Amino acid sequence: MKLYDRIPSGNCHKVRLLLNLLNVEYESIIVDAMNKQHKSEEYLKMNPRGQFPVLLDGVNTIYDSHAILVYLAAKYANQSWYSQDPYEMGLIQEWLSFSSNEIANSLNIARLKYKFNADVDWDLAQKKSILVLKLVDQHLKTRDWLELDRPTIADLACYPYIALASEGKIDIQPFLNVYRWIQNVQNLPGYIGMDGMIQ
Ligand SMILES: N[C@@H](CCC(=O)N[C@@H](CS)C(=O)NCC(=O)O)C(=O)O
Repeated sequence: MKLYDRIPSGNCHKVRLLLNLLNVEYESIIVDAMNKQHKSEEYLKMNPRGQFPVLLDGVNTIYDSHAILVYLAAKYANQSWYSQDPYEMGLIQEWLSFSSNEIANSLNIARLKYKFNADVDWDLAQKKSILVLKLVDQHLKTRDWLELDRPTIADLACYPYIALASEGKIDIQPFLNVYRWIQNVQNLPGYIGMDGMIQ
């Protein structure tokens, strides 16, 4: 199995994290983003969106971190990180979508400014980040995990950009339930982190 990967990418981290938690062996292929490898003709055949991560597993090519989480959990985790129950699948999907939209458009954007010097509206991203953190904190008030009373791909999808918040100068310390949840994720056997994550 091959993962087209970039070390500072939170989206790639979601996939690396699940692969490690599942103890599935893979080869990390670092995309040469400086030289726009992800926009090359060859790369676009794998992922026409020109983004990473991309996973190659035998004859299967799959892109988008959330799609990859679903694939890996269904194929290699005996559903323990996902579900086959329609309602439970829907509950998990709520968070995969939240990660793709609300988190990607808030904490991720704030980080882009300070980590990658991107020309973005940090003030707006900060306001959106606080709303996201309030929502997650409120949800976790009575829970250890986002759904199903156990760790699932919902947690892994939302985790990296929340744990990387300080790189975007977003303070998560006031969100005590979020902080507790981060520690729960970090205590999972097989957990791997990345530079910049809150400890
Ligand atoms: N929804 C996609 C987003 C992927 C994405 O935006 N990846 C970023 C790196 S974190 C990327 O490829 N950026 C380069 C580009 O879009 O040109 C996912 O979850 O994988």
